[in-house]
Amino acid sequence: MDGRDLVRSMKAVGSVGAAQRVRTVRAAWRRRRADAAGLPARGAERARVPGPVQEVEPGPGGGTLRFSRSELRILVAVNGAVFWGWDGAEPEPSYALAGRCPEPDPRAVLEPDKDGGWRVVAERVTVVVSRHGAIDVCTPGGMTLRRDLPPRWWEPRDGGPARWMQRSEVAADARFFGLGGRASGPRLRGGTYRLWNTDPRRPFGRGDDPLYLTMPVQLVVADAATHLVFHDTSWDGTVTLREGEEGAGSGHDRSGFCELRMDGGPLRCWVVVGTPARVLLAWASLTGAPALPPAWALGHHHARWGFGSEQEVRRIVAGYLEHGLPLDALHLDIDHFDEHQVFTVDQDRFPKLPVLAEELRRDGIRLVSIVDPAVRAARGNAVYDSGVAEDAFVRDASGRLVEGVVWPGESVFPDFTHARVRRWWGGLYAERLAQGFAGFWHDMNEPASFTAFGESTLPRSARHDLEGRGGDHREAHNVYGLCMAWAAYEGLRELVPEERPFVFSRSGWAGLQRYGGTWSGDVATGWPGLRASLSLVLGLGLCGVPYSGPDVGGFDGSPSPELYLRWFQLGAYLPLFRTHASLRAGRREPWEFGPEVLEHARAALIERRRLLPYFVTLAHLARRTGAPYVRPVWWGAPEDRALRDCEDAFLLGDCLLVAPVLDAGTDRRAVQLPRGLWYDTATGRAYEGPGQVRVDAPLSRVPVLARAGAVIPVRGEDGGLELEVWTPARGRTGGGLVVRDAGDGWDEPEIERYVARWEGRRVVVERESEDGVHEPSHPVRVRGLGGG
Ligand code: NBV
Repeated sequence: MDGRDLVRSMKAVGSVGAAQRVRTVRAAWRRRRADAAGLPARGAERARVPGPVQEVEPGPGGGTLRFSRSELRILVAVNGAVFWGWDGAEPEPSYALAGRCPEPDPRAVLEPDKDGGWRVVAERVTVVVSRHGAIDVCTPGGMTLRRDLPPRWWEPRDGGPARWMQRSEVAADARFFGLGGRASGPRLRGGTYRLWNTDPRRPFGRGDDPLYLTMPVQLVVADAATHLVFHDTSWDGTVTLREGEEGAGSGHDRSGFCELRMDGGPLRCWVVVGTPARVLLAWASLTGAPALPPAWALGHHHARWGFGSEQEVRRIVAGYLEHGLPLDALHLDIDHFDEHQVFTVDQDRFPKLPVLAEELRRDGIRLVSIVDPAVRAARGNAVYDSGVAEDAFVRDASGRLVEGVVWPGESVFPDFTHARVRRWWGGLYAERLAQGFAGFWHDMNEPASFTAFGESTLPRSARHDLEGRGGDHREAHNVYGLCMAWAAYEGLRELVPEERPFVFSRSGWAGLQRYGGTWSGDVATGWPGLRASLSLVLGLGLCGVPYSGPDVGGFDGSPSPELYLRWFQLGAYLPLFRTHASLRAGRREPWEFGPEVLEHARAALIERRRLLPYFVTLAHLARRTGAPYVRPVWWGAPEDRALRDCEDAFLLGDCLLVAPVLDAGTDRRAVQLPRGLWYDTATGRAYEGPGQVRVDAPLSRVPVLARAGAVIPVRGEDGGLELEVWTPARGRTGGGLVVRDAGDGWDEPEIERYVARWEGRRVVVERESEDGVHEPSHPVRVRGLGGG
């Protein structure tokens, strides 16, 4: 951006500045008044527990148990997932499931257990219900994985939603992960985590909680098994976790503990037990397969708030070309809108956007547009006018439009929980497509609405359709971003049926993966922010959202060249690889940090491009199996406790282990290896796991280790596909999967399966298919032979 552009952009925000401050004060009062009038004050409450069981009624997959003050529905589904719901809660309706409730397992039957309790025995899990309503989820071998104690409700005497509380115990050795995108993870230490999607309104660091994308999904990893637990309610709440302690063989273990407190909503839960891979597979079958990004979205993206003008965009693109840096997508932020209004273009700064888009496309660069949900409340604004005609915007309890304040000033908010509104909104992407945009970046959809005091979101009393059931923002808030992504995804499917939609969204909830991915949001520039970036991606992957990545370099300020480079090197191995920063931040182009950083960033970009076929394969596998591309190192060996506690490295698919540099001044680091033989891909040196090794981590690269036997699809120098094969350990075999696609579209490519084995002193690679074993049709390059 040149000086003039910067001044213009600052003015755009600044001029909104003074007036905007006044608006946010008004908006805060409005919000407070709306809630005072629209939400009943919480009066006296009555506490309730289920009481003793009185009768049972067997039903499909389990049955119903009637307690003196509540009833419990238990269902084991065909995929082995266990559902329980109190007080008449059924699996549906649910925004997470979106109509996918699996069939009950006909072999799972309710039968009497000891001490007046009942149990359901299924193939992969046994559920035991005590006579007072404690629910134990056990392995088929009888080990208890979690015990949910009888819940407690507080019911307002004059009606309204009951608050509830559920305490659970897990094994003393268990570790907690998940709860959506958390800056402090991936291992969630003892503490209280809030379930309320929140724009922290400043760049966040390790301690900030909650963030933009929360979800009541926990992955609990213990010696006995891994399980996922999902409390299917979108209301505000908290999860308090405490890791257990083992009494060093004294028999005095202290269990791990979890307490969920919710302000309302059904008390219902899904539990899935198994290996991490099985659990994520079942989770994807419950909540939907991750959308497949187009291949270009697996390349490198460059974004910035404040590109300011077409000239500036051209300058950045030229910089990439000149410096020999691959670039696949360029993102335009709110400053390309006309006065920050969504679905418009500032014609002075971007007079010929479709032409620019077309030219960039010829160079293989796609344009991605930010999309904010808030619509300026002004007649003459076409989106506002058509939304009003459509009755699309959220209203308050007395029927007035809810007005908030966002970038375009006084704004209204589409009610994405209404199918008709989603259709209308989805249709608006036609304007973006006509401008030449190929992908969409949803922002501010927690939803954020600026207020001088109180919460920066819509009033809790604001009304929502909630698929015709009707309700208020207390229930709709956490699914707002999810439903916005749904609207965009469906709209794009209709508008461009032959292409895979590319949508990523700052906020969301369980099930977001069906429509797209997410990103870190405004992660603070600094080494802690770099660490938080990895936590977020790992945690979200374990909640079923495999496509995400941070703002490389951090959102604010100016990273040191070293920090920028280390962030860049981490980003190169994450699904969304995007440099981005705020209007007020320093530069983020790789050539702005000196020749050394430029050279190493180029190497990272080139390596990313080389690995693109592997990323495409991982995207397909994520869609088919729910397994995230980026996995904690314990993924294949959750029983290895040292791995369970390792938070500074990750597996990229089955084949690679990436050990990013997360601290300043590092040129060597410790890496915790899973079992087996691993090669340092830079030196070829072999290391035997399990255990900790120290490897070189010079500024030029971060350590990446390949699993012995791995077959990795990479892009050869001629652009064709090659198989990179890492020599199996002596006497062992290896293998790998390859999924090739045309880069976009809906064809179902087959999964190619390769095996690598020793034949005398040679390593041979063969393709296995139904009709036998064949020579691979791609060139093969064997590496690591002789361990060097
Ligand atoms: O649209 C401006 C920014 C955007 O660059 C960023 O990525 C989002 O997370 N947006 C937030 C709104 C303003 C943040 C201060």
